[in-house]
Amino acid sequence: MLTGNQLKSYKEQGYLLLKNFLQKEEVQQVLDDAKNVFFRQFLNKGYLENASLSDTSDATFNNCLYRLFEEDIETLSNCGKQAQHLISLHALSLNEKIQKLLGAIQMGFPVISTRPVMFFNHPKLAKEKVFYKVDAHQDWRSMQGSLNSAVIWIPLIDIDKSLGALEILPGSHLKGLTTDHIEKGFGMVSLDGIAPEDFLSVEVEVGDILLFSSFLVHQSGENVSDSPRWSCHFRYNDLDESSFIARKFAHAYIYKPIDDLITPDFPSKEEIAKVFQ
Ligand SMILES: O=C(O)CCC(=O)C(=O)O
Repeated sequence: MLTGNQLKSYKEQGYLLLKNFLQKEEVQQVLDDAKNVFFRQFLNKGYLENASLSDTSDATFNNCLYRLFEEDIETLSNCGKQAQHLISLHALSLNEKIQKLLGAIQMGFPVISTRPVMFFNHPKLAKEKVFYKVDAHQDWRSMQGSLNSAVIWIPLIDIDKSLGALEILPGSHLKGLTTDHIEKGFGMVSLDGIAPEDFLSVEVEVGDILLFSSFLVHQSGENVSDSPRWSCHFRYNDLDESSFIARKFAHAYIYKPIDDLITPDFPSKEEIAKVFQ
């Protein structure tokens, strides 16, 4: 799965860019499914008529997305939430090659750390900067899992610098945990002593994956294009890692319904009967 040199490089640099690692079709399916979540609401709201996603240009789709953000952020946000629950997204996080790769970086008993995450970043889709551009941080702070925990960052479209390619600080994992505060769940790292040119902008194409240690310092690039930057991110822990066992498998995330988001007085008995007719 990995050559000796690749493993050595992963340990020294804290990351590996693996070109053409995944079948493009499998990645494309995740993007299509995600777009189809929004697309149903574009039709529902009359932004588009009798259209199918495959007949809709990227420019039209993006315009509808930006319009939805301006006109109905609740629907946009709920579509974003549903996109986190796509079967194709979760299936990709369990891809056999990915599982083998985790073994190849010497994880003895890999588990999913946090649920798969999908991003569709663009300044026109965010009320706060952190929702489209995350400054330098380390994922371990919020994961607080095994010390060999890893992140796999997957582009759902070809992503160059203009789309805000992820920027990483090679070798920074070996400096350990350097986060100084937490912002919206991200363990932020001060840029004191780090020059902007120390960051490496990782341009990627569909099928590529970027594997990195959860201690590697990274940040979003600036998306100056007209398109959202679609990507998904998977995080894995190793239940065999001794400090994790000693720390009782500490986990900082909770997952539960929020009372205020529960729709009251729905559905009626008649509405249910219709479904089961
Ligand atoms: O994709 C990005 O721009 C940043 C995402 C990220 O760093 C994360 O989810 O930890």
